[in-house]
Amino acid sequence: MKRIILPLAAALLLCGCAEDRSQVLKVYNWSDYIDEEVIPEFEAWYEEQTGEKVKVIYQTFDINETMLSKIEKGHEDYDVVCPSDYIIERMLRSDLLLPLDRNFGSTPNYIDENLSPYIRSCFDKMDGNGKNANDYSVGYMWGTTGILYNAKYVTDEEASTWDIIRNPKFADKIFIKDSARDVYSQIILKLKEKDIAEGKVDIDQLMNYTSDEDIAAVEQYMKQAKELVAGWEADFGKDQMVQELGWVNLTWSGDGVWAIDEAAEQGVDLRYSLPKEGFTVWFDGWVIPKFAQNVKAASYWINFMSRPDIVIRNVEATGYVSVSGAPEVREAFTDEEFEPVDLSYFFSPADTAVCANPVLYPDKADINRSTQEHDWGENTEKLITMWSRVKGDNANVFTYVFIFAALAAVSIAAIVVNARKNRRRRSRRRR
Ligand code: SPD
Repeated sequence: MKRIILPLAAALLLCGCAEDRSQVLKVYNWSDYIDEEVIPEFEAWYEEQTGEKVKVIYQTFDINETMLSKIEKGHEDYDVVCPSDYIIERMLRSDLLLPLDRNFGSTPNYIDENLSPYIRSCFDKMDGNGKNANDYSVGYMWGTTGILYNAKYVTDEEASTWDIIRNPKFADKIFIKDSARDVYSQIILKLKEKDIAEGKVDIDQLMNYTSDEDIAAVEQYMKQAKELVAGWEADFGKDQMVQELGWVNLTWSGDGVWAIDEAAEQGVDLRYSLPKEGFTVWFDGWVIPKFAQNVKAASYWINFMSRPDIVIRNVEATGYVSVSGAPEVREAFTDEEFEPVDLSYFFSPADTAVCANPVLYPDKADINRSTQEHDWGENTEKLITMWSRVKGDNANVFTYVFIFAALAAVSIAAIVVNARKNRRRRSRRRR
C-alpha cells in the first residue's frame, strides 16, 4: 500500500494538481496602491464576463528593484505586475514581457477608451529596443517626485529647491524615499542646474547621465544629506509627516496628497512643492511577464483596472492619480475649492482651466519643467552599489553596542537552554 501512496503523493505535488492555474490570478503590485475591495469585485466581474471562475492571489512590494529581481530570476509566476516606467523599459529590452491581447469579446475595452493622450505619448517615448511600451503595458497611476513639507517649520522658499535635504535647519527631520533612481534623478538635476539654465544640458538627456564622475558627484551630495536624514522610507514617510515627526520628505505626489489630506484633519499644514531645478514625472503600469500562467485573466484585470468607476475608487483610496483621461474621472476630481489649472495636455485641448488639485494634476507649465526616467541597462549596478554605500553605514556607535549586546544575550540564552537540556538528558539516562 505504502508503495502506491508515496509515488502518487509525489506526482500530485509535482504536477501541482492542488491548484488549477486557469482559476488563479497572481497579482504583484506596490503596497498601499489599491482599494482592496475591488479585488473580490474583479473575481465576480470576471465570472460574469467570461463564465469562468478566478481567485486572485494579491502580493505587494515596496521597491521596483525587489520586484524586478524576482521576475528576472523566473522563480515567480506572477500573471500581472505593476513596475515603473524605467523598469518597464528594462523588461521590454530583456524580452520579459508578453504583448497585451486587447481582444475582450463583448466586454468593453476600457483601456483604449480612456487612456490620457499625455500618458500614451510618454509611453511612446520609452525605448523598448524596437518595441512600443503601449503594446506591452497599460498605465495605472502616475505622478511627480517632489518635496512634502510642514509649513509650520519650513518656508515655501526653503522648499523650492532640492537643496532642502542638505539644510542643517532640518537635521533629523528629513525623510527620503528609498528609491535610488528617483533620488539620483532629482539630485543630478540639482547638480547640473547651471548647465541646464545656460542651455548646455538638455534635461531629457540628463536622465541618461551615468558616468562614474556623475555618480560620484551624486554620492558625495547624498552623503552630506545623509547626516541630516532621519530615515529612508518606502511607505512610512507619509505617516511621519502627518505626526510631525518629519518636516521634510522627498517623496512621490500620491503620498503627498494622502499625507496632506490626513494632516489637514489634525490641523497640520502640509504642502508639496516641485523644486525650481526641475523634477521627474513617473508612471507605473500593468505588464504581463513572460512567465505568467493565466494571461487571459491578467488582460481582463488590466481592463477592469481601467474602468472609470474602479479608477475613481483606487484614486480615492490611495491618493495617487490615475492615467485615465475619462470625463467621469475628470468630473470626480474637479472641485471649485481649487484654482484652475491647465490640464489640456492630460484630458483634452479644451481643458485649459480645470479646478483640480495641482498636486494630483500638475499644471501644464510645471509639466514643461519635468522629464522622465529611463533604463540604465548595465550601469544600473553602479547606481545600486552607490546607493548602498550612501545608506550603508547609517549606524552609530550605539547601534553597534546594541547589536553586540543582543547577540551576546542570544548566545548566553542558547548556552543556558543547551546546558539545561543536557542536564535533563543526563538525568533521564541515569533513571
Ligand atoms: N505606495 C505605492 C507607491 C507607488 C509609487 N510608485 C512611484 C514610482 C516612482 N518611480
